[in-house]
Amino acid sequence: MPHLPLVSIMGIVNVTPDSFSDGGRFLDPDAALDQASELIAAGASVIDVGGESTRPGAAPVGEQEELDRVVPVIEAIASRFDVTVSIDTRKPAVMRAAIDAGAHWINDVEALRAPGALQIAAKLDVPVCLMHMQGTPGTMQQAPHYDDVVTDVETFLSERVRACDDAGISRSHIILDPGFGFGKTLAHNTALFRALPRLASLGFPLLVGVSRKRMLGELLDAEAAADRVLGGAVAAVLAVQYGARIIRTHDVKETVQAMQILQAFAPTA
Ligand code: 9MG
Repeated sequence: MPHLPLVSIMGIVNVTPDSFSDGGRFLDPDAALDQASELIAAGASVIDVGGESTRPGAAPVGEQEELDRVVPVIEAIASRFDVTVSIDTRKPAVMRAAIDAGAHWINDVEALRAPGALQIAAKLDVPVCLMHMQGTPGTMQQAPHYDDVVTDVETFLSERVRACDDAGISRSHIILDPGFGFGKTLAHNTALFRALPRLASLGFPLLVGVSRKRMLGELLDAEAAADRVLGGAVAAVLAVQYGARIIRTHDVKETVQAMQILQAFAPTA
């Protein structure tokens, strides 16, 4: 597996029937495990397991259904591979069950705003990614609006860090994420991307996820997910140059190769 000293690559395993680029493919736990195995072999050091789609327009999933989807997959990955497993969920009960099943991180697109989420995260005492989202997945792309998207997202993330402080979550556990595509137009996403250095200066590891997203499709006039892979790898390189430390992607092999080239040619002094 390639060694990438500066960057962690987070590979995506969606155990859902409707995620936007791989929906339904990994609902079977064995298929999800095979997918994780492939991502790890390609160089992922983190595997993000999600049982509720957060693509634009997605309907929420019940707690039991989400548990039934993710727990067996997390148990299987954590028991077979020496890899960090992240649980992509908004629900406190799923956070707890996932960590009990062997997951190591929480990835919450709602930044621990669900009732009880802050308290559970504090109790579990694990790293947590706080992501910005305007609205909910069901409606977030209908009419996103900001006074100033960069300041609004920065303020939101800073407020969530303070909420974590108040709940007793260690700052050393916090990862921040501007949430590309979550209640944002292409202009919002572009402004935020250019502002990654400013967001990195908040002093927390930054996670960036643009893999296969609509913003790439719009920029490249590419409808098919497969036609967004190269754009995603280029964006990942830029994100790292702008201060990102974790890249969340479906396309681990291509992203790792892009990072290898970046690191080979980066200034040494
Ligand atoms: C679950 N999920 C989908 N897109 C994401 C992104 O950009 N960041 C994080 N943290 N999670 C995401």
